[in-house]
Amino acid sequence: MLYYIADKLDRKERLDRADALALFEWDDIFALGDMAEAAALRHNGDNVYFVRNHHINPTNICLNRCRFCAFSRSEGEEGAYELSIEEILHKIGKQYTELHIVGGLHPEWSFDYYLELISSIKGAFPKTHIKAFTAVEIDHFSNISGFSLKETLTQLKDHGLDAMPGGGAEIFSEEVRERLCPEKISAVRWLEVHEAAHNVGIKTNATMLYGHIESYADRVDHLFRLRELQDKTKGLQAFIPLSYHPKNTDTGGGGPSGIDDLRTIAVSRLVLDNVPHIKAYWIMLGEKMAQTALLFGADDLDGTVIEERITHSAGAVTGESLTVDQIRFLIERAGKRPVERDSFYNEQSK
Ligand code: V47
Ligand code: SF4
Repeated sequence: MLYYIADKLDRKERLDRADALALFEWDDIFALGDMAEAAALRHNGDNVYFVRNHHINPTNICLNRCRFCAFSRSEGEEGAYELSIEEILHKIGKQYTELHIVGGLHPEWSFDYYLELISSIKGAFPKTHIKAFTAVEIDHFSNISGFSLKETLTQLKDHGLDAMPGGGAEIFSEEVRERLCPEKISAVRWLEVHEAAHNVGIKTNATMLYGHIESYADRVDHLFRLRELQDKTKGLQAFIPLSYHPKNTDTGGGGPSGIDDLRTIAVSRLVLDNVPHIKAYWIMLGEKMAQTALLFGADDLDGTVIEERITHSAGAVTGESLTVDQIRFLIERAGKRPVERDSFYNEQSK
């Protein structure tokens, strides 16, 4: 038993890197889960959040072609697609509280396309929150427009961007990043983009892609770099560990086990003591593993999702959507209180 860590948590002391590594290496998954659930209770009580959301990926054409990504294509390659603003508007229904919009780095689209996309959606659906564009896309917009990060983000905000998702973080270790996604922005730049977003008043999420070629020490490093950012800005709303799916990827391998999924959720909850929410993304974990994660420190199941391409390209066997009743069922049967939220975790009336 790692009594000294339990004692530290009781004294409300922060965990250090050595503690986090010890937790990852600890084989008592139930004791770890108890500690993480106690931390989740301190943050959010029995509440488990979800949102009526729709995922939209405007294009899979991407300049980066990360080795773990089965979703992206090069221009002209079979399976490549691009959606017009009209096609995107046509997909959206009034019933969604949040739109989650991320895509590839298209070699020809201009920054104006993205500004027009956001303002057209906001014009048609003024009450729907738009959570869009990873740090990787924001960096790309800044490059193609010539605007600084601050100007790029401010323009997006002025056109209707409400929040940013946490994608593109992958794993911050420079060596692993070089092998997984050599074309992608560096960890330092990812953190810089999120800091700039927080400074202009845009809340963001953060992710960590795990279960490929990284070590536990790499995961610890990732979590601590996020904790440091959050100490500075307080702009992160949720952290989402992303369970690697190997099918159709160049990276290959087997992906993480269910126990590793639960352990990663639990250690994240304990280390990220300054991040309000830990999300169990059911699309990647599977519905039942995501439900189990609610007893290991997670307090958010993401949402209805509706249309998911990124994980399904890499072999996800989950459905592409859940109804609100199905989500409520999963939460209630875990003994928790379902809370429907908007992008800022405000409770929605039923
Ligand atoms: O950035 C790509 C990851 C991310 C694979 O912020 C893969 O609320 C697993 O960031 N196996 C996009 N993961 C998804 C994402 C996300 C999802 C849900 C909620 C939020 C949020 C963010 O998917 C990418 C990349 O890290 N990804 N390929 C793969 N083979
Ligand atoms: Fe492009 Fe994102 Fe896929 Fe990398 S993970 S290839 S940046 S779409």
